[in-house]
Amino acid sequence: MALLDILVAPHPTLAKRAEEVTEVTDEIRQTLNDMLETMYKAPGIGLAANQVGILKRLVVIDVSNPEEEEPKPYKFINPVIIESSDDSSVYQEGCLSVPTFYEEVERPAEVTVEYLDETGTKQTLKAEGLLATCIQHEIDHLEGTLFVDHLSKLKKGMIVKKLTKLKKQGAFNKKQDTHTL
Ligand code: GNR
Ligand code: NI
Repeated sequence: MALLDILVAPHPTLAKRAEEVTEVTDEIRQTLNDMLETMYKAPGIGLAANQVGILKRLVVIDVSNPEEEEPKPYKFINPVIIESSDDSSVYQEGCLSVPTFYEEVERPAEVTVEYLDETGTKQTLKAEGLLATCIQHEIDHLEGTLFVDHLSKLKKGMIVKKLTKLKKQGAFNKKQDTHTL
């Protein structure tokens, strides 16, 4: 297991389309486990491979409440939304690659997703609520899309400008809070 570095926008890898996984190997399973560890540590409820600099169609999600339930990790390989509900829901979204910014995004309330599990078996999952929102947020990442791309040009521009400034100041460098002797 290993912790991976999470990229912060604007970054070219976050804007690229991730490639389909052609074979579910031990390396893929290892990457999924590292992504889960990285997601729990952050902490976040989802993570797409683009966010850790890997352009493969891999997503991990766990929307369970750590204070009230057992962990419920999902691992998705090559996820595809095959059905979306007509009714939508609005969630205040955040993103580990857009730290400190939260905005409302409207998306279909229910989605059905097809994917390969870590054994390479095809699975179908129908999701609603936060899980449905998170699945769509993560599949967006695989297409190079961030939640800020769903906002007005003005709002997105403002957030990207502030992120650029914060990055320049080293605000998200993990070494920042490590004191050297
Ligand atoms: O941790 C996360 N929380 C979240 C909240 C609302 C909608 C989507 C998310 S996903 C986000 C983690 C992340 O950046 N995944 O890509
Ligand atoms: Ni995200």
